[in-house]
Amino acid sequence: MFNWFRRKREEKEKAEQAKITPETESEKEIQSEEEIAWSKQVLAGEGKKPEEVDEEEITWLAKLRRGLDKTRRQIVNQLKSVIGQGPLDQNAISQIEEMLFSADVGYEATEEIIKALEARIKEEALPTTEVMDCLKDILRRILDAPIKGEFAPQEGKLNIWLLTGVNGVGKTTTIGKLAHLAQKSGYKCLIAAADTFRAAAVEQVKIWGERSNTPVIANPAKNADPAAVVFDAINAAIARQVDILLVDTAGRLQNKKNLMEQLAKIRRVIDKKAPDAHVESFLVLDATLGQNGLRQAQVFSEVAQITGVIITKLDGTAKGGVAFAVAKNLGLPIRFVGVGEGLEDLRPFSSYEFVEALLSS
Ligand SMILES: Nc1nc2c(ncn2[C@@H]2O[C@H](COP(=O)(O)OP(=O)(O)OP(=O)(O)O)[C@@H](O)[C@H]2O)c(=O)[nH]1
Ligand SMILES: [Mg+2]
Repeated sequence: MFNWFRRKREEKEKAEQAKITPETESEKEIQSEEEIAWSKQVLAGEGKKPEEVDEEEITWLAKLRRGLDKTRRQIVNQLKSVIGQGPLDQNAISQIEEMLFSADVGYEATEEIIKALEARIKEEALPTTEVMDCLKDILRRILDAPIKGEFAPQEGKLNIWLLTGVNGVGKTTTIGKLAHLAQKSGYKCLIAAADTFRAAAVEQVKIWGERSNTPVIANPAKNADPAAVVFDAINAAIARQVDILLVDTAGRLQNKKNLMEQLAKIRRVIDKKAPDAHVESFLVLDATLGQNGLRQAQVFSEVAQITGVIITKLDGTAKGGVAFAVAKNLGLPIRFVGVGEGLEDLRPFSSYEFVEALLSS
């Protein structure tokens, strides 16, 4: 799962050690014995040999599990009490249905989960010990359905990653985290400061550029044309032989129509100026908004040719179930998840890790 961000790791490791920022240092958290044991178990479940597992992965899994704490408490405690009542019957299934709703799983995904559970129960009387495994299977299937093959930056060409989404969802923060993750894997990155609507936005993305040691292309003029910034950034990316160009966009303009037009214009510049580039258009979704965020997302997906979703702020919300609604309702693959405000708090998405973290006891 983590293979792409491991690329060229050894060559880069020493350089990275030297570059480590104070923020990264201070973000290091202490894991409990129990968290370490659980993380190792999940990694083994993914087919990792003990010698392949490193501290970073253990730290991440512990963070993911902590991040999903509130959602898990909502789901697991209730689930345990339902399962503890004996073999699953219709009443128990109704209770599971309610519990999924309250975790913002959404109507369609909930219906699919319940139907699959009912089908299994019809096939065979499910012992209580197997209910959890069966549920995990069903949940993973929903998350995996839109994922076609492995996700990684394409080699030997310019990758352009456009981050879109309503204001405040975490686009700029995610750009910083993505740049950090990609640079660590040996990919050369560049950031385009294409949110020119707010004066502070350019400054903010520059700070993330510094934190992640990534150059930022910006236009100092007030209200500069974001498409022109992207144009300049593509030129720079080609000249500097960059692997990934990360484009920060505005979340709010005078009105929605302007915002959509601006995104469409940026997209046209990319398609014209870099026709051979591999473009990923990510929709950034704030998990704390749950189902509301999803409705906002639909507007973006119409103009920005969205290819994947990044879910942020999974830490501190009980609405983590929205991941299932994303996969089911939007039919889009989740590519990254964010569980905090630090540089290291973002990772490529793994349905296996997500479901394990969500349903662990
Ligand atoms: N807890 C938590 N906070 C996050 C996460 N990602 C982003 N944030 C916070 O969310 C707030 C908004 O983040 P930004 O990156 O500025 O959001 P944006 O989408 O760029 O916002 P606009 O530029 O206004 O459209 C900041 O305070 C971030 O620190 C996350 O994964 N977890
Ligand atoms: Mg921003």
